[in-house]
Amino acid sequence: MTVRKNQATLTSEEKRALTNALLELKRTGVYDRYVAAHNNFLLSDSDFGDRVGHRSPSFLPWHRRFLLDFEAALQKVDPKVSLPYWGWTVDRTPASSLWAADFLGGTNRARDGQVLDGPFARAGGNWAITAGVDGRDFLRRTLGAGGAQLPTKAEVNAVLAMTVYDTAPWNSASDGFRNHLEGWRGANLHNRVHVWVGGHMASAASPNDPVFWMHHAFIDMLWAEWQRRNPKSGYQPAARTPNVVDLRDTMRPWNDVTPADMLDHRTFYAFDTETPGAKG
Ligand code: CU1
Ligand code: CU1
Repeated sequence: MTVRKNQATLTSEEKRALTNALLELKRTGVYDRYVAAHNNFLLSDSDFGDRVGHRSPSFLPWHRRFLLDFEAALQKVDPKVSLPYWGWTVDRTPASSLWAADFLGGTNRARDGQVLDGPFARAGGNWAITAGVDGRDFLRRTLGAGGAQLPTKAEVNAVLAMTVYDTAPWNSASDGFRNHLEGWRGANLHNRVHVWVGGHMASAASPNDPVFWMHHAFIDMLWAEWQRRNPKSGYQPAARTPNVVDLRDTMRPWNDVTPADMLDHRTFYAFDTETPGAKG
């Protein structure tokens, strides 16, 4: 069984294994297929039209399955690797070990946000950006630019306390847990983290930055924590609803996956510990 660990607890050897597997998927072209797929879904999801990956109830099951597929691709390269989660309620500054040169690298250039150190720096020649971009081929970030702050434990706990999964109109205007976690309402959790990292993470092609997977592994963990706290509150909508994926609807691009299939993460993996920031 796959165990997903807190990125802050990975050993040097585990960090190296993960970054090597990421580089190998990039080299073979597999990685950029995930970037392109995410880009296409994000650009086509809209508040009043068909929406699957974002601005909709299936935001959480869609990304859970997207991460599972990607994790399986990593494990084909190295069976010991799993997707770590980034507990940004705790590891909340650009000085965090997450951004050190032995892991994801940081942001070193004010002028254009180019990442200059670590395995994904342009100088290494192993991480050319090709999908969903503007001609600049290097990974970009603007960590915490303009004094932006990552969401706090208190903000996370307030969202985990919401008892309804989602509500009509099932988009970025909805009340409920999903939309507050996604970030279109309230304190803004998920979206704000994309913006805090900046550069590619603030674009539709956000998986160009490998931190995408660790951010979403944490969002996924928060969904599991919410389910644990609200065992009687299920995925909604349960009945057919125009433009959105109900509980037993098929989720594109897969032809055999429904939200119902994704509800219990324990079918697929375990977490190494309790949710960072879910207490206190
Ligand atoms: Cu996404
Ligand atoms: Cu995201």
